[in-house]
Amino acid sequence: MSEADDRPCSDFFSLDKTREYQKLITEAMEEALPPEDRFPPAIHQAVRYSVMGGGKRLRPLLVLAAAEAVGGNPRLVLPAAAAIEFIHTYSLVHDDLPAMDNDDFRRGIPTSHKVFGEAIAILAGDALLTYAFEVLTRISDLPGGPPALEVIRVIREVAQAAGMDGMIGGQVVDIQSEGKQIGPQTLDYMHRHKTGALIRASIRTGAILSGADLEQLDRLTDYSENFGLAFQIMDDILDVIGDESVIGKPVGSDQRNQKSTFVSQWGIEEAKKRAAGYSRRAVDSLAGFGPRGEYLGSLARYVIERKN
Ligand code: GRG
Repeated sequence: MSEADDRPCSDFFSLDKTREYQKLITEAMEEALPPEDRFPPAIHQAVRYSVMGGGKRLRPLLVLAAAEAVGGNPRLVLPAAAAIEFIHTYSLVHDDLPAMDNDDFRRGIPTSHKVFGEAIAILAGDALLTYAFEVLTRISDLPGGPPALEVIRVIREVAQAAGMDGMIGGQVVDIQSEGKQIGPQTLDYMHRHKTGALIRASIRTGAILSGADLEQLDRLTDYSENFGLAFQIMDDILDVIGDESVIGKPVGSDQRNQKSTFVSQWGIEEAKKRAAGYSRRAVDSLAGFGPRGEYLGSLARYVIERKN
């Protein structure tokens, strides 16, 4: 039995493979970013502060795991993994701004606008979003890397996930729903777009760049949608019963901001049951990938046990 199989999933972050992949991802991001002392230093310092300021690196891990599931070389998708983490980091920096959630802490450290001021934090988010696409185009420079056509497909995929029909659409619905009771369909739209879209794009990106066929891509898309919902339900649960010192930011923010969540809709116990159901369905959609899909399987099991 492989390492991914026989360890409890709460150990996901101590798996040798997770450690190795996180190291590769950090190196890829480090290599991609301009040095901190490049002119004008304020922007490069702010960008590095948020990118290197912790985080689980879940989306880049999904990129690498999807590449592995379809028999690709995870090292050849590292620039895409780094680019997607840049986009995720931009979304966190902007989400924390006074005009959005107005949060003082993220990943256990003061938020970008608290350290660098609001203007630089806005620009750091903008810089990360645009730079991500520059980094994505570099994938076709890698010897033995994916062909340019696949890279263009992925650029479209990631742009859609980050844009108006993806993360931005979800965030708009989130903001406009504050203080209101929203129905299950609106809540579903909000989460599939705000959080789910980039998770889906991460998995599809790893798979497309590694030459997945249509059937593999369909199954992984199914995996990604179930994974995204399990992840978001757990996020809502952790905002109620999580440990602030583990999460790295204050809990209870959804209630304070009068947000509708899966927990406010179903209650904690039902939310936990549904998260477990989505995680199971994600694992089920890996049938047919054999041992290559085991790591994605352990990620889907981890997601409902996570504490941060
Ligand atoms: C474009 C401003 C803007 C927002 C888009 C994604 C998003 C909407 C906002 C991010 C804020 C947020 C707390 C979303 C809920 C789920 C989520 C993305 C949690 C954080 O992701 P993790 O747990 O974080 O992967 P780490 O720190 O581990 O990278």
